[in-house]
Amino acid sequence: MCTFFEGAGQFVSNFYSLPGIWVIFGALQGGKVGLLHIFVTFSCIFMDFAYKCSMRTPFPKGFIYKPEYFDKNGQIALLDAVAHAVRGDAPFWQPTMPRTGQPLSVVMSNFGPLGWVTDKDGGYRYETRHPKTGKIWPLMPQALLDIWDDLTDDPAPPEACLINWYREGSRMGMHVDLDEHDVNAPIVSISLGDPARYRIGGTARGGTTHSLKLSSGDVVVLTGEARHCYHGVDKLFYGQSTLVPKGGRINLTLRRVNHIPKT
Ligand SMILES: O=C(O)CCC(=O)C(=O)O
Repeated sequence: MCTFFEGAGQFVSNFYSLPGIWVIFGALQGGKVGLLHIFVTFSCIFMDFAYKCSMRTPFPKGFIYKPEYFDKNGQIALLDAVAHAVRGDAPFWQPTMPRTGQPLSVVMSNFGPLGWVTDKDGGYRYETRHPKTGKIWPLMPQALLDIWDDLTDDPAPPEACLINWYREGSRMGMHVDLDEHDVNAPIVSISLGDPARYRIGGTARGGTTHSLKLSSGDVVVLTGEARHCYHGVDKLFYGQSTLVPKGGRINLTLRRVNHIPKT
């Protein structure tokens, strides 16, 4: 439908809605406003309107959605890398909110030179070591470096990959990622396992939001204005996928933390 309106609408917008064309068209009918003339004119107006509607996206500028970016094998390979990391030096741990110490509903781990952590006393921050084992984070899998190169034009590689595991009932409140020194670098977010309802609003808290059901293998990139927009996950469709061995959804969020050093 959308493609039809895009094609036809573009044609209409480019040619038929030019006033001169339908004056000529009218003249060809002997200067009379014939039924055909009225029909063509209204069709043009409708097609032009439908075209403009089809071009409108409710998502902020810089929001990129890549459905099924990873095929089944790609998804399994990423989940294997996660399983390997969390069985070794970087087990999932239960992060807590700054000040209140309230546990987040997701459990977390990280890949890369830096890992995002949060706890009651230290708050939101990046650390080079796992808060429980004290070990450095596992290396970023090559597939994550590759997707960063493919989907962003950032010249430097991501420094952190947060691994969120959503279990039954887990969600993530609306927030903007602001703990990075470079808050303009893109964010790449990969969904694996159960689908989830992702929500994104504007740059201010509250106001209109739009949602999108993310399925396993889907990727979202936040660049430009979207990088500064509130977003979160308000529903997990628990049990709809068997891909994650212990159930639920794994989200991998790639970020740059530091500004690219000037050479
Ligand atoms: O799970 C998701 O899709 C979003 C994750 C997210 O927004 C975050 O980790 O900051």
